[in-house]
Amino acid sequence: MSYIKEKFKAKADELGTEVKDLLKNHGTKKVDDVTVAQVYQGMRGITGLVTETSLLDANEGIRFRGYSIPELREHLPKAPGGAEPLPEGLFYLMLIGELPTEADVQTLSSVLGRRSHVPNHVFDAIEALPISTHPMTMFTVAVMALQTESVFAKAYADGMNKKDYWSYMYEDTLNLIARLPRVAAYIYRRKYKNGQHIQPDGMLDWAANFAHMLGYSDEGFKELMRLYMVIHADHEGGNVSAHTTHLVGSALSDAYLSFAAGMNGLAGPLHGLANQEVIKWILSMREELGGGVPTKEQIAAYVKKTLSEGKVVPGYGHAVLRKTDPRFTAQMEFAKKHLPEDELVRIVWAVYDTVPTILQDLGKVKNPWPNVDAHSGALLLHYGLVEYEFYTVLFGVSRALGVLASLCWDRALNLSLERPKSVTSEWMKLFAEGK
Ligand code: NMX
Ligand code: MLT
Repeated sequence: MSYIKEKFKAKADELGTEVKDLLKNHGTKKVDDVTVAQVYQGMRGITGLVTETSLLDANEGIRFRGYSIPELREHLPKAPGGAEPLPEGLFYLMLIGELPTEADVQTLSSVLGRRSHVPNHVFDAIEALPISTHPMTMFTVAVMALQTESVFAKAYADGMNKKDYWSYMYEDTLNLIARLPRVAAYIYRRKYKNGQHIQPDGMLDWAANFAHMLGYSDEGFKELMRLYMVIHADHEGGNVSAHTTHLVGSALSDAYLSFAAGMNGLAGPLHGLANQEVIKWILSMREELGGGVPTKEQIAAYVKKTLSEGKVVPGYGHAVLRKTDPRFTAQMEFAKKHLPEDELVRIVWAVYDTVPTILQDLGKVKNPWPNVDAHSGALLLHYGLVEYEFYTVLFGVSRALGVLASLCWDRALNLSLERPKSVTSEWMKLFAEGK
């Protein structure tokens, strides 16, 4: 067994014992009360899940095992000559609960490199889809095709003992994370670059190799990919992609089945697809207004038009956050350092100066501030990745790090099948009337 796997097992055994004690001594303690409104309105604010990898504070934003994004950018190991954290390090942190050393990250990078082979039938499955297929559909089809490689599913079919679930889930997790950049890059090159594929470079770290296979050799783009893969990786357990992965996994579906399910949620416009919607919205605004950085008045008029058409302003608002998303701020800092004069970036910043007050004035939007998706497209476009329908796939590759680390914990802690109770509106009416 590798030392990282052994370390995970030791950590999981330790927490497993603590959770058993917690359940024995405090199992009947109430965590929350639930209102009728919460049941109808997306279960907002109900504490009903346990996720070890990260925790969201409504005002501060996400912390991964206690570390904020600025702290991660400071403390996680970097590539030689680089300034952004390596996503392998974040995966280690989420899985083990401790900051990795440079050596841990190097080990993980080479383990992922060794496991990255993608069987041909996965490429055949992608090729079987019309070229016009949305990249997120190609992505989930490819992940489903990869499911033939699940060691968890095979071990289960062979009668695996429940004590070993964690071990096979760990193997599936590493294999899947290792393969995703190759799969995603294949989709990109097939759809947008006439099928001229680029072979992996085993000397590069996970994110830089992904950038390389997409066809971007610029050091700035590699740095952006490292940052992008870190900040999109996890957002505690209740978001649609994490929750879906966890839910499907609770039926003992393997990592491929569970992750593909989560990705179908990420593909929705109120979740991960918002990153493509933001750039589409900004580009249409620029075109409609005749180019250049629009004035505050012009942006305000465009926002009001969007709202009057019964649409949301993409990239703004959040189900939990109540302040500017620190993932937006991290990207803003990256842009200030690397591309401060970029026109689209300046439009993103002008939108940031204008939109919050308008949304606030509506009186119903709980969070008028930008989320992670408000900034990412402008950065990607700057480096030449103009095909915005692909952006959610990038989000998905990153999200794998968090939701799959969580899935390892789910199986290690032997979490139960998720099956909350539902009621009908008839039941709710009677309940409300006290009957
Ligand atoms: N533009 C216009 N209206 C909005 C926005 C927005 N950006 N955000 C919220 N509202 C509306 C919302 O539609 C609802 O209206 P109604 O009562 O008429 O149905 C009202 O404000 C209250 O919604 P909230 O309670 O503030 O938000 P909720 O928790 O329901 O939804 C989002 C959160 C993220 C779905 C919502 O803010 C939104 O649709 N934002 C735009 C899409 C987006 O950027 N999604 C990406 C989220 C991050 N991610 O990557 O997943
Ligand atoms: C996420 O990263 O998953 C989004 O911000 C959505 C969420 O947290 O609900």
